[in-house]
Amino acid sequence: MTPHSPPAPWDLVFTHANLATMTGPGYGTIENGALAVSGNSIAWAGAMEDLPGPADQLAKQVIDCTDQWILPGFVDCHTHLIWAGSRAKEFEMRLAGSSYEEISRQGGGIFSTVTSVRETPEDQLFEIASQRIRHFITQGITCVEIKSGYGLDVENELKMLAVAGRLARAFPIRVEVTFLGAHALPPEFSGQADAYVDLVIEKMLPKVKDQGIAVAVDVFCETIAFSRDQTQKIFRAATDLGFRVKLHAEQLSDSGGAALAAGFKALSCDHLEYLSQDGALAMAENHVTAVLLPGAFYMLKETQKPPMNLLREAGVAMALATDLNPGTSPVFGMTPVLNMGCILLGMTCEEALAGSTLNGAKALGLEQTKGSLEKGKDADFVVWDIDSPADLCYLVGKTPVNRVVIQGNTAYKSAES
Ligand code: DI6
Ligand code: FE
Repeated sequence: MTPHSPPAPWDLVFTHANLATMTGPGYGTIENGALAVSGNSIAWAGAMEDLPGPADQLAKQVIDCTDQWILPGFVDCHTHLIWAGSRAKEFEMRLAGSSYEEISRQGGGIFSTVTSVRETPEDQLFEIASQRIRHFITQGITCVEIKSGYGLDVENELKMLAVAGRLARAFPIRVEVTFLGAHALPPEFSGQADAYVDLVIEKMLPKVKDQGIAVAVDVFCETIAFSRDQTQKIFRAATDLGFRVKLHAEQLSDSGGAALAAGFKALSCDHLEYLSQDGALAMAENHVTAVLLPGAFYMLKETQKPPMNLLREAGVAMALATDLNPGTSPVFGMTPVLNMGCILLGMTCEEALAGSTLNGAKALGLEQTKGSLEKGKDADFVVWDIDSPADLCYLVGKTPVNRVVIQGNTAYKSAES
């Protein structure tokens, strides 16, 4: 480059857009803004009037976004997206009065999905999950966490994690993989929960580590799943191997799981309907994100809400996620979750949108690279045909995506755009 040549142009600039940068306060709004991309990253974000020159001289491509909003892509930090089979029958049983716990105790629930997953070959599982991933991208989700937990033996847990890895390689969406071997006690270990915990620790965890196929370890700590002591044992082994941990905590009862997880510097505690004050304080002290899952709350017709004011007062970051799974949250997108977060849990639209972007990233330890529109962060964002960010919480059954950009490339464009 000679001293007189202009600075290297950006690849792409989106102009005349309203930006909800999510850098706070509020939405971090920049009206009539511009957002530039170089390579995989955001190169510039600010007001049109502050652009350092004419847009068409700054970037190879200019995309006009008049009357549109750009927000960071949704980060869905809690899903069980890989499964086979249907649980619609159980839905009908619950409508007729059976509870989730009763169905689980009778061998249904998670176990019925375990049977289906064990019977389904890896390639077929990959095809089924691929459809869900494609749909997620159309819904503005640019980063997704996926858990194992429907295999519950060495071979099938590894199969699920292999599918998650294949999804990560096959699609532009960022996939964060979590090992949830301790999701439920498999039927062949009935009455021998400690022996199953030993299998998770001695056989599964070392293989998951060796194969490098998950970054975090999760446990379902609950009366119908694993105790606090068993959770502690698994967390010790997992953290010794260098995994981050997270927990399904206090979903159906207060097991004291959140405080335990906080002691292990967990990335997040998830569900939290029955969270105690001590649990909330321990989470705050250890900077553990609260992942709220209103889809499961809604589908199970729960009445006990997570203690929202306690979380707010303690200063715990709140994330929102779909918990996509066939049993308790067959919810295939983030916008219904935003609405449920507001209506059922009493979140503000600002809280809900922060929860599904920056705080979702925080729950995955990715807040340095994802979740807000800031120079240097990954160019993962969505152009929306909306009048204000609140539309994403307010409109039900409509996901007005115009374009989804992941790592600087358009991953999806709506037919109308
Ligand atoms: N809590 C949930 O809500 C899901 N897993 C969990 O630990 C339910 C999973 C299922 O019912 O298949
Ligand atoms: Fe879950």
